[in-house]
Amino acid sequence: MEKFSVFSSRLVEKAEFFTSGHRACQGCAEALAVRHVLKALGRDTIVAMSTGCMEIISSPLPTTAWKVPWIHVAFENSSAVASGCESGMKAMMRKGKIPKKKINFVGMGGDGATADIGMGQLSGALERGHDMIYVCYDNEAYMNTGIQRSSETPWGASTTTSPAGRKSIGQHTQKKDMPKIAVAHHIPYVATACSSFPFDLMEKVKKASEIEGPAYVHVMSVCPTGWRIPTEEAIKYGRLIVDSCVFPLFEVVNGKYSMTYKPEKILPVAEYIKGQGRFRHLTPQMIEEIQEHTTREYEKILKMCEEG
Ligand SMILES: Cc1ncc(C[n+]2csc(CCOP(=O)(O)OP(=O)(O)O)c2C)c(N)n1
Ligand code: SF4
Repeated sequence: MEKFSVFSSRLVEKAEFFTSGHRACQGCAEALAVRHVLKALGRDTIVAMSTGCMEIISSPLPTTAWKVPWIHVAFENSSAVASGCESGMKAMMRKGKIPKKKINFVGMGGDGATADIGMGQLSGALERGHDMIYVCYDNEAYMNTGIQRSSETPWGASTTTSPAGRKSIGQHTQKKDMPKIAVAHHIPYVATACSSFPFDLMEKVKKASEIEGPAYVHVMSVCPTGWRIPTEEAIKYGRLIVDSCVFPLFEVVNGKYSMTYKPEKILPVAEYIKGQGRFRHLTPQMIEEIQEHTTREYEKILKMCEEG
């Protein structure tokens, strides 16, 4: 750990572009992810952000936690606005109206904004080939409006709109595979990341900014409030979701898959599930089903990495 602090002070941007004093819940790993993403991108960044937790907690007038130009947009169109900024500013640079400069154009949204309501706009922006980055902060529900299920909510999770009870297991569909949907657009860069693995996350975001063309980064962002875990355990659960292979860390460069982190010892999914209030009702049989699904999906990704 001591070694790490020496390393991090040398390698990690010291400046903060998402500052303290915002109103996130204690232990929110989504806010931590935003902070890391901006450290990787630096000052010359313009962010368009959808309505959701990160927007609400960071911009209550007259204050702001953002130290980069930041545009709050409607729930569905951060990708459209970021791509518009890219086209507009590049045209002005071409015409000599503003100095030429490398700027990161970034669209950000939660899983609801990305996988559900902003899906069409995101697909359009990726397909048009803008030089922009889209970051999805996936906390596996619409947290800001009261823990409602999204298409990223995992099978078996109890939310306010997929409540577990005598007649329901909770969410009854599998999590939508957004990274693979992004890959299907044949864009140059797609990655998964998690704020419990900050160096991996920052490296990926940096790569996304250096590669020309659209990039998509899907960040697992543990939400203690919605997952019903103690506030001090967000980082632990981020590690558990990765080490149990429920959320593997990989990247896809020009269509080639590679694993960026392989757990030394793969943990049973039960380790990750136990302790989370949203999974409290699951029976051993249901947890076994989740284990089988996880193993199957992880093996598919490993195979794609082997095939390159
Ligand atoms: C078109 C539209 N529908 C619904 C809302 C209400 N709304 C605001 S934030 C939010 C939830 C956001 O969820 P998500 O994108 O997953 O981000 P999170 O809050 O979980 O970070 C909803 C439903 C809205 N602002 N606009
Ligand atoms: S509800 Fe969850 S994602 Fe939203 S601010 Fe609180 S901990 Fe963060």
